[in-house]
Amino acid sequence: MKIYFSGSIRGGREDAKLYAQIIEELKQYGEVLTEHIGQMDLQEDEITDIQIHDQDMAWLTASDVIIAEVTVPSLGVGYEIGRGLEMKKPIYCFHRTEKTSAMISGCETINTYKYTELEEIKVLFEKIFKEL
Ligand code: 6IA
Repeated sequence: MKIYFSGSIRGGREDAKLYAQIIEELKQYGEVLTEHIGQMDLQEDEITDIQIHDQDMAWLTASDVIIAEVTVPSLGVGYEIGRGLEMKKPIYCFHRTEKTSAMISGCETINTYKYTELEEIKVLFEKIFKEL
């Protein structure tokens, strides 16, 4: 199972530690293609935006499922969700805010979950990956 985890980078890194915890949890269900999203010391200088985009699109294409933490609004995360939808990938979005974008929660083919604690995500992952 190849898992594409999507989380904010230039949109804001305040949830980076949480992304790392989610990625650790996801690893028991398969290969997380985007482990760098949880890195606390991201060095963006060595790679161009074109390389970032093309590598991520290749990983998105190769993935079996997309898991996105959408609490911190991010253009890149929204873009990946949209491209993943086009590719007919199963998509699961998680947010801690009361509401997320209507373009995510209002899309019937995206599974959206509101949660408070990481523990809730763990339980949801068990259910989701059993059904995939
Ligand atoms: O608009 P944002 O930057 O917040 O978009 C975040 C999303 O775009 C993430 O889910 C990533 O998949 C993708 N993304 C944005 N920047 C990068 C990136 N930067 N590397 C990989 N994916 C990215 C370079 C960091 C690297 C040198 C470790």
